Amino acid sequence: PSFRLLFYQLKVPAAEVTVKATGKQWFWTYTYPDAKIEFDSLMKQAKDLKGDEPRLLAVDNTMVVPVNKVVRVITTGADVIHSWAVPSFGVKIDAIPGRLNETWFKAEREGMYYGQCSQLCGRDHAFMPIAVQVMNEKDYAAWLEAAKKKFATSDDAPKNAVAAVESA
Ligand SMILES: [Cu+2]
Repeated sequence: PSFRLLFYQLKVPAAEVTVKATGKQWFWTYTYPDAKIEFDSLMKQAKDLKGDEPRLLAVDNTMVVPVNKVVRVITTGADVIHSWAVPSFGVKIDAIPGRLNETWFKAEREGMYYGQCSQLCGRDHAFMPIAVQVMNEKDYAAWLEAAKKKFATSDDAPKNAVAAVESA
């Protein structure tokens, strides 16, 4: 049955949430194209850890997804090759500059899930963890609303800038 599973792993089902993970030296940037938000996710230093946050894995801004939804992850690299991997979801996909790779997962339980960059990428390779928080639908909706204010991308900025120049 493992051959069948390997086949289905590469068959991306209809996505309910899409997140783009861009690997950079040495952190991840997450983009939610549908919600027009984007933010950086940097490892927390040991002195900043709170409660039971794990060393080398906790980050300042976690990637957040809803439980029981198909999440499509598109990944690319901004500088060198990185790899986005979360063992609990069974996903590992290279983040290659100039290329968009995709994978998917569906988390069946709420909670925090951690992963690490899995392609040697320079000095701080060991210090660019992946943290995914799986929330129930209600909490996810609330997070999304707050994130839209906090992490709004300025998609319209170039257009507005052009309009401003033209009307001047
Ligand atoms: Cu890396």
